Order: sequence, then C-alpha cells, then structure tokens
Amino acid sequence: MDSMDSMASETPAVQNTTNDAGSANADASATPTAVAQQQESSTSTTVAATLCEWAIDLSQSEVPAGKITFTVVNTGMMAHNLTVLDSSGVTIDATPTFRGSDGPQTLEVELQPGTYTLICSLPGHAQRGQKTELVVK
Ligand SMILES: [Cu+2]
Repeated sequence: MDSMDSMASETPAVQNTTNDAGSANADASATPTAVAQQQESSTSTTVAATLCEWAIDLSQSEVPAGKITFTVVNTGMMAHNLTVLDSSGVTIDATPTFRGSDGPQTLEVELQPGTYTLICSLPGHAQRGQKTELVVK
C-alpha cells in the first residue's frame, strides 16, 4: 500500500515534464521550414566565364554548392564551348559550341561539393590552355 501511494504521487510530476517537452517540440517544428526557405534562395550563384584562345577565365573559382549559372562569353576569334567535368572527367553539362557573334550563352548546373574541371571540348583546345578548375564547397 505504501509503494502504491508513492508511485501515485510521482505520476503528476512526470506528466508535467512530458507536457513541457511537447510544447517545445511544437515550437521547434516551425524552425526547419524557415531555414529551408533561406537555403533555397541563397544557393544560386552566377559565374561569368570568358572563352578565348587559349584560356577560360572565371569571375570566381570557388562557389557554394547548389545551383550554378554560368554566363559564358566568347571573346576569341574561333568557336568554343564551356564543358563542365566532374572529378572523374565525366561530362556534367556543356554549352553548344558557339562564336562570339552568337552572343552570351547560359549554362545552369546543380553541383555538389568537389573540384570540377571546366574545358572547351573541341579537339586540342583544352590542351592549349582552355581549361580551368572550379571548387565547389
Ligand atoms: Cu575552344
């Protein structure tokens, strides 16, 4: 009988603790949604890329992971393209081969953290210097 009384007296304290935790969880559940919305708007990065004989110049060589939009200009005399390779040399995406007179090209890619190689894929062009690295963090 004594043990029953002591158990009964402890029960209300346990219930109060549970209720407090429940209200704390309800507050916390609103936070992840707000954070996710902030990340969506902050992970789009625009990088200007300039192609010429024989180089690829980037406005920035290090970008945050997420959506990267390359604005590609060809200031050279020849037609070129911008091709994005992953660390294994596999092509992720590329602009068409275009001349400066064709105007700027836009290339949108979704990149995970890592080191990527950007080249012009026309024969001999990367070997002559149309090649650079992009670090995604
Ligand atoms: Cu080229």
